Amino acid sequence: GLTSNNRREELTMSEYIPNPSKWVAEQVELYEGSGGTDGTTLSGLPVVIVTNRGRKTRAIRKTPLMRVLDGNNYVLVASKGGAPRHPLWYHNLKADPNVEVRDRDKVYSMRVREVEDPVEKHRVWDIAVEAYPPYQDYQEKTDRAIPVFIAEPLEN
Ligand code: F42
Repeated sequence: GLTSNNRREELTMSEYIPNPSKWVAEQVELYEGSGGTDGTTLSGLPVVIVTNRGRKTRAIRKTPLMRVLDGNNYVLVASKGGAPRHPLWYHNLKADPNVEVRDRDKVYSMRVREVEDPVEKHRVWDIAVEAYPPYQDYQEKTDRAIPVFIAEPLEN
Protein backbone atom coordinates (compact mmCIF):
# COMPACT_ATOMS: atom_id res chain seq x y z
CA GLY A 1 0.00 0.00 0.00
CA LEU A 2 0.87 3.65 -0.13
CA THR A 3 2.85 5.21 2.67
CA SER A 4 1.55 8.39 4.21
CA ASN A 5 4.39 10.23 2.49
CA ASN A 6 3.21 9.08 -0.91
CA ARG A 7 -0.31 10.11 -0.05
CA ARG A 8 0.87 13.53 0.94
CA GLU A 9 2.67 13.94 -2.37
CA GLU A 10 -0.42 12.88 -4.29
CA LEU A 11 -2.56 15.39 -2.43
CA THR A 12 -0.18 18.16 -3.46
CA MET A 13 0.23 17.18 -7.09
CA SER A 14 -3.29 16.30 -8.15
CA GLU A 15 -5.70 18.70 -9.71
CA TYR A 16 -7.57 20.98 -7.37
CA ILE A 17 -11.18 21.81 -8.22
CA PRO A 18 -12.49 24.82 -6.26
CA ASN A 19 -15.85 24.65 -4.49
CA PRO A 20 -18.58 26.03 -6.79
CA SER A 21 -20.01 28.09 -3.96
CA LYS A 22 -18.34 31.49 -4.41
CA TRP A 23 -18.06 32.56 -0.75
CA VAL A 24 -16.55 29.21 0.15
CA ALA A 25 -14.01 29.26 -2.71
CA GLU A 26 -13.04 32.81 -1.73
CA GLN A 27 -12.48 31.82 1.88
CA VAL A 28 -10.20 28.97 0.75
CA GLU A 29 -8.24 31.29 -1.55
CA LEU A 30 -7.76 33.96 1.09
CA TYR A 31 -6.87 31.44 3.80
CA GLU A 32 -4.37 29.41 1.76
CA GLY A 33 -3.11 32.31 -0.33
CA SER A 34 -2.08 34.17 2.83
CA GLY A 35 -0.38 31.09 4.28
CA GLY A 36 -2.99 31.00 7.03
CA THR A 37 -2.92 34.58 8.28
CA ASP A 38 -6.08 35.93 6.57
CA GLY A 39 -9.58 34.56 6.04
CA THR A 40 -9.20 32.22 9.01
CA THR A 41 -12.52 33.00 10.71
CA LEU A 42 -16.27 32.96 10.14
CA SER A 43 -18.33 35.31 12.32
CA GLY A 44 -15.19 35.85 14.38
CA LEU A 45 -14.75 32.13 15.11
CA PRO A 46 -11.79 30.06 13.84
CA VAL A 47 -12.01 27.97 10.68
CA VAL A 48 -9.82 25.15 9.35
CA ILE A 49 -9.40 23.99 5.74
CA VAL A 50 -9.82 20.27 5.08
CA THR A 51 -8.14 18.95 1.91
CA ASN A 52 -9.20 15.58 0.57
CA ARG A 53 -10.09 13.68 -2.58
CA GLY A 54 -13.39 13.56 -4.44
CA ARG A 55 -14.68 9.99 -4.38
CA LYS A 56 -15.70 10.04 -8.07
CA THR A 57 -13.29 12.52 -9.69
CA ARG A 58 -10.36 11.77 -7.31
CA ALA A 59 -9.69 15.50 -7.62
CA ILE A 60 -8.45 17.56 -4.69
CA ARG A 61 -11.26 19.20 -2.74
CA LYS A 62 -10.85 21.93 -0.15
CA THR A 63 -13.56 22.60 2.42
CA PRO A 64 -13.53 25.26 5.13
CA LEU A 65 -15.07 24.02 8.39
CA MET A 66 -15.33 25.47 11.87
CA ARG A 67 -12.34 24.60 14.06
CA VAL A 68 -13.50 22.24 16.79
CA LEU A 69 -10.58 20.97 18.88
CA ASP A 70 -10.64 17.79 20.96
CA GLY A 71 -7.11 17.56 22.35
CA ASN A 72 -4.81 17.05 19.35
CA ASN A 73 -7.75 15.94 17.22
CA TYR A 74 -10.16 17.99 15.15
CA VAL A 75 -13.90 17.38 15.12
CA LEU A 76 -15.45 17.84 11.66
CA VAL A 77 -19.19 18.56 11.65
CA ALA A 78 -21.07 17.78 8.41
CA SER A 79 -23.80 20.33 9.12
CA LYS A 80 -24.02 22.22 5.80
CA GLY A 81 -26.14 24.85 7.53
CA GLY A 82 -28.81 22.28 8.46
CA ALA A 83 -29.49 21.36 4.82
CA PRO A 84 -31.66 18.23 4.29
CA ARG A 85 -28.80 16.20 2.71
CA HIS A 86 -25.26 15.54 3.88
CA PRO A 87 -22.61 17.72 2.26
CA LEU A 88 -20.75 15.98 -0.57
CA TRP A 89 -17.53 16.09 1.43
CA TYR A 90 -19.15 13.71 3.93
CA HIS A 91 -19.31 11.02 1.22
CA ASN A 92 -15.80 11.83 0.04
CA LEU A 93 -14.39 11.31 3.55
CA LYS A 94 -16.31 8.03 3.98
CA ALA A 95 -14.69 6.80 0.73
CA ASP A 96 -11.17 8.03 1.54
CA PRO A 97 -10.40 9.06 5.13
CA ASN A 98 -7.00 10.59 4.37
CA VAL A 99 -7.05 14.36 4.79
CA GLU A 100 -4.88 17.34 5.46
CA VAL A 101 -6.14 19.80 8.02
CA ARG A 102 -4.84 23.35 7.80
CA ASP A 103 -5.16 25.31 11.04
CA ARG A 104 -3.85 28.80 10.29
CA ASP A 105 -0.18 28.31 9.31
CA LYS A 106 0.04 24.64 10.33
CA VAL A 107 -0.88 21.70 8.07
CA TYR A 108 -1.42 18.23 9.55
CA SER A 109 -1.74 14.86 7.76
CA MET A 110 -4.66 13.16 9.42
CA ARG A 111 -7.11 10.30 9.09
CA VAL A 112 -10.80 10.70 9.85
CA ARG A 113 -13.37 8.31 11.27
CA GLU A 114 -17.07 8.94 11.65
CA VAL A 115 -18.17 8.93 15.28
CA GLU A 116 -20.77 6.15 15.52
CA ASP A 117 -20.79 5.35 19.23
CA PRO A 118 -23.69 7.32 20.82
CA VAL A 119 -21.76 8.13 23.99
CA GLU A 120 -18.75 9.39 22.05
CA LYS A 121 -21.00 11.29 19.65
CA HIS A 122 -22.72 13.00 22.54
CA ARG A 123 -19.36 14.00 23.99
CA VAL A 124 -17.96 15.48 20.77
CA TRP A 125 -21.26 17.07 19.78
CA ASP A 126 -21.19 19.09 23.01
CA ILE A 127 -17.65 20.22 22.22
CA ALA A 128 -18.76 21.20 18.71
CA VAL A 129 -21.75 23.23 19.92
CA GLU A 130 -19.58 24.98 22.47
CA ALA A 131 -17.14 25.96 19.69
CA TYR A 132 -19.89 26.99 17.27
CA PRO A 133 -23.38 27.33 18.84
CA PRO A 134 -25.28 27.49 15.50
CA TYR A 135 -24.63 23.74 15.06
CA GLN A 136 -27.43 23.20 17.58
CA ASP A 137 -29.86 25.26 15.45
CA TYR A 138 -28.76 23.34 12.34
CA GLN A 139 -29.52 20.01 14.04
CA GLU A 140 -32.94 21.29 15.13
CA LYS A 141 -33.85 22.43 11.62
CA THR A 142 -33.03 19.17 9.80
CA ASP A 143 -34.43 15.63 10.05
CA ARG A 144 -31.07 13.95 9.44
CA ALA A 145 -28.67 13.27 12.28
CA ILE A 146 -25.74 15.57 11.51
CA PRO A 147 -22.65 13.35 11.10
CA VAL A 148 -19.45 14.08 12.97
CA PHE A 149 -15.92 12.92 12.18
CA ILE A 150 -12.82 12.88 14.36
CA ALA A 151 -9.59 13.68 12.51
CA GLU A 152 -6.54 12.13 14.18
CA PRO A 153 -2.85 12.73 13.41
CA LEU A 154 -1.17 9.96 11.36
CA GLU A 155 1.37 7.90 13.26
CA ASN A 156 4.74 8.24 11.56
N1 F42 B 1 -19.93 23.30 6.29
C1 F42 B 1 -20.17 22.35 7.20
O1 F42 B 1 -20.81 21.32 6.86
N2 F42 B 1 -19.70 22.46 8.48
C2 F42 B 1 -18.98 23.55 8.90
O2 F42 B 1 -18.53 23.58 10.05
C3 F42 B 1 -18.73 24.60 7.95
C4 F42 B 1 -18.01 25.76 8.27
C5 F42 B 1 -17.69 26.68 7.28
C6 F42 B 1 -16.88 27.78 7.57
C7 F42 B 1 -16.50 28.68 6.59
C8 F42 B 1 -16.95 28.47 5.28
O3 F42 B 1 -16.55 29.31 4.31
C9 F42 B 1 -17.76 27.39 4.96
C10 F42 B 1 -18.15 26.48 5.95
N3 F42 B 1 -18.94 25.37 5.66
C11 F42 B 1 -19.22 24.42 6.61
C12 F42 B 1 -19.41 25.11 4.28
C13 F42 B 1 -18.52 24.03 3.68
O4 F42 B 1 -17.28 24.61 3.36
C14 F42 B 1 -19.13 23.38 2.41
O5 F42 B 1 -19.22 24.34 1.41
C15 F42 B 1 -20.51 22.80 2.66
O6 F42 B 1 -20.46 21.90 3.76
C16 F42 B 1 -21.02 22.05 1.45
O7 F42 B 1 -20.09 21.05 1.11
P1 F42 B 1 -20.26 20.21 -0.26
O8 F42 B 1 -19.13 19.22 -0.29
O9 F42 B 1 -21.63 19.65 -0.36
O10 F42 B 1 -19.99 21.31 -1.37
C17 F42 B 1 -20.94 21.63 -2.34
C18 F42 B 1 -21.13 23.15 -2.35
C19 F42 B 1 -20.41 21.25 -3.71
O11 F42 B 1 -21.14 21.32 -4.61
N4 F42 B 1 -19.11 20.90 -3.80
C20 F42 B 1 -18.34 20.55 -4.99
C21 F42 B 1 -18.97 20.45 -6.31
O12 F42 B 1 -18.27 20.83 -7.27
O13 F42 B 1 -20.08 19.99 -6.49
C22 F42 B 1 -17.65 19.27 -4.64
C23 F42 B 1 -18.23 18.05 -5.34
C24 F42 B 1 -17.52 16.78 -4.91
O14 F42 B 1 -16.94 16.66 -3.84
N5 F42 B 1 -17.59 15.80 -5.82
C25 F42 B 1 -17.06 14.50 -5.55
C26 F42 B 1 -15.90 14.18 -6.45
O15 F42 B 1 -15.69 13.00 -6.79
O16 F42 B 1 -15.13 15.11 -6.77
C27 F42 B 1 -18.20 13.49 -5.71
C28 F42 B 1 -19.22 13.70 -4.66
C29 F42 B 1 -20.44 12.79 -4.91
O17 F42 B 1 -20.59 11.84 -4.16
O18 F42 B 1 -21.19 13.05 -5.86
